[in-house]
Amino acid sequence: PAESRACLNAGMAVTILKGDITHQSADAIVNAANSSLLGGGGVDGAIHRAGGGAILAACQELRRGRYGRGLPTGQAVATTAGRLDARWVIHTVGPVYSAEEDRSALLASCYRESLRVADELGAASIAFPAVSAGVYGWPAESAADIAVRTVRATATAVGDIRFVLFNDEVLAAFERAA
Ligand code: AR6
Repeated sequence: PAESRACLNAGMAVTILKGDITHQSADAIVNAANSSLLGGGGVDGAIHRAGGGAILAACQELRRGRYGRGLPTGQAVATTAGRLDARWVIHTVGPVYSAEEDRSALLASCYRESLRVADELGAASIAFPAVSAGVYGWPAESAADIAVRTVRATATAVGDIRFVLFNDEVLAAFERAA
């Protein structure tokens, strides 16, 4: 896959890659989930398919416990990564894009909260998809800008941060943003 080293500051390396996030080997893989945590299409469907039933079982457990009403938009929570080559999946819920209302703070929160959870777990590496840039309709340029700006501005011990982009349009937007 195409790769470009985008940023290297204070021990944090931010890498932009093209590919399928389920093929990444990283401590944590981030899922662009929905509030139900019970799966869906896009990257969510791919992660559940590749990771196997252990991820869904852990999500169902969260729904029976702490997240009985679902995971709120902008928050993040970790589960097992099942069969994926990762230790954890960090599920986050991006906002649905709106042209009328600025929901950028919620999208930024997804990246910040995912890194906070990763720090709690002691993850050294994390792979992010382009949260909200698919089914949720966020324009690629803006999604990329918010993603790159937010991780760079977040204090974290996660040294290896990757954005794994599935299509050329989103990949190009992230490369420009970086
Ligand atoms: N690896 C990396 N990126 C991927 C992959 C993959 N295997 N598959 C898709 N993408 P989306 P959202 C890209 O729709 O917009 C689900 O149904 C995709 O091309 O997965 O946050 C959830 O359950 C796009 O650039 O997530 C929610 O209901 C990016 O991942 C809803 O979709 C995000 O697209 C969430 O929508």
